[in-house]
Amino acid sequence: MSNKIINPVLRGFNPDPSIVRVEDDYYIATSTFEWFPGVQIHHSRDLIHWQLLTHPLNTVAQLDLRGVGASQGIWAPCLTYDNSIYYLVYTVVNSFYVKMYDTPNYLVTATDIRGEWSEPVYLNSYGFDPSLFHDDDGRKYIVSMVTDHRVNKRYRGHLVIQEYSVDEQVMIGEPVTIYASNDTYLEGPHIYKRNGYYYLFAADTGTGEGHGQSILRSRNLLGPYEAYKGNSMMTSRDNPELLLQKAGHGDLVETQNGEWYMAHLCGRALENRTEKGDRKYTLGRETALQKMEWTEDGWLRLANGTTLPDIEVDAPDLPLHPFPVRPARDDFNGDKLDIHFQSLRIPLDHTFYSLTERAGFLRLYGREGLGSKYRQSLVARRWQEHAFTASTCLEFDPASYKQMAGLILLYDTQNYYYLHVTHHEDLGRCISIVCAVNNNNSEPIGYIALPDETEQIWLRAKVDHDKLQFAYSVNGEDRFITIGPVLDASTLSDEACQEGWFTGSFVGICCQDLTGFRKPADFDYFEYYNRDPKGA
Ligand code: 6LW
Repeated sequence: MSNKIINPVLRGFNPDPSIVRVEDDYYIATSTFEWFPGVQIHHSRDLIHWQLLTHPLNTVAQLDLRGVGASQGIWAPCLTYDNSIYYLVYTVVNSFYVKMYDTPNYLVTATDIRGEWSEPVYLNSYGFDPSLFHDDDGRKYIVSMVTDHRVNKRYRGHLVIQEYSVDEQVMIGEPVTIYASNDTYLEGPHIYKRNGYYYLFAADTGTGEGHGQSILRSRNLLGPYEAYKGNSMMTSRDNPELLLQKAGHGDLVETQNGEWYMAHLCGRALENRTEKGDRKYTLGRETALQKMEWTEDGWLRLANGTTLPDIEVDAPDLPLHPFPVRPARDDFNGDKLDIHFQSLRIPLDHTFYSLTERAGFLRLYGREGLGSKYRQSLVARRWQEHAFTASTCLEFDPASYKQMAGLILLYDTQNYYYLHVTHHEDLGRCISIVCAVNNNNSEPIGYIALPDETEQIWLRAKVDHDKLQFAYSVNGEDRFITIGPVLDASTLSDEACQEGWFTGSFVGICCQDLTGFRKPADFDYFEYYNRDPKGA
């Protein structure tokens, strides 16, 4: 019996996967949007076990997302390898203007996947989802998706290809349209060459519950491309009962032994698996793997013989390579932030945080407010399951209601639940909750005054599907008391958030000081663990 891959392999917000094999190592790159550092790369040697390895775009010179809106920033990276060099191409969406996205595309390279990666080379702004194809003769091409106009509230677009000169670091020749969408809208294109055919592999029908994956082929790189009669060759659109919804946006990899797999994005709905419609996805879009097979007449299909993505998939015949399990708790004893933490839009320097000024604590200096798209002092990680608990312990002594620090669950600058310590003119130092739902901020709720002698304050969030309950303690971590009502966690989802809808939810810690004095908060630990949904 073969070992099984359990999907999603990359749980929580990890969309638009691009997969590559380099000898015995496999890498998947996924989109990070407004989160910094840019692009996540996970590593595996058996396709079963995956570990977050690196974020290639980690300096301001490489990526400066100040001011970009929710779900803009990095879209759909494509990771490839040729002649001892890693190539990563991606879009940095930096504005959305009268129904048009501004989509400059860039390329960075590295000889070691852990970096250093080069400074970005500007490619073009034709569209998004650029992908790099290395032809057998050494020439390289970028294929991307260009939206034409908005017709009947539906995007249309075409796929274009253009040559890229590695020596000159510029696009050369003219862009050529290789696919024009009439009924089927294609994006996320990749090209592969096999047995004399060029295969165009692309996502169809948008990234929601109607999503699918299509394959086309041609004897010539520039087309015309013929569509497979079995398209969508994978989709969940007619099967609302499947756990893996939104399946599409695939990329292919061949193992050392000639087996084929597709990495693709998917989503797990909160509830109500038998009907589509108003289902919500708080975890965003995730990454799954399917085993593939080539038909005798040279088309590609799922190895399960259907068009439906599986949760359990036969693993390739490779030695198992598990990674050490990460501890749920980060005690902030190191001198670097854990790789799972991300910040918003820019890297955090010593004016935002310190792990050394007070040993064993993460000191966050209060910076801009939660609505800011510039310099927030916030570190957060992805939700990975529908039931989890997150907690922290902090010391913070605010003198103004403009100074806050605490535990936050957030989707973007307009949608969050924030349990925090602040100052109240009647109560003095206190705890309260602020809720923002599409920028409608509630009045703070659940005010609790803190005893004067309190130093450490424990804060906790428990999420169970659409339910969120905060708790706090001033007497140790076994003495939590709930605070505030049960809140609606489903507002932090791709479907409910109105400014952005591509990311997924995060949980983390942050500190604001709107007086400008950068009042610090000291966090002793941050803990996140996934629970059995029925468990406590
Ligand atoms: C991705 C594109 C898409 O680049 O969503 O709806 C974008 N289509 O393929 C972000 O994931």
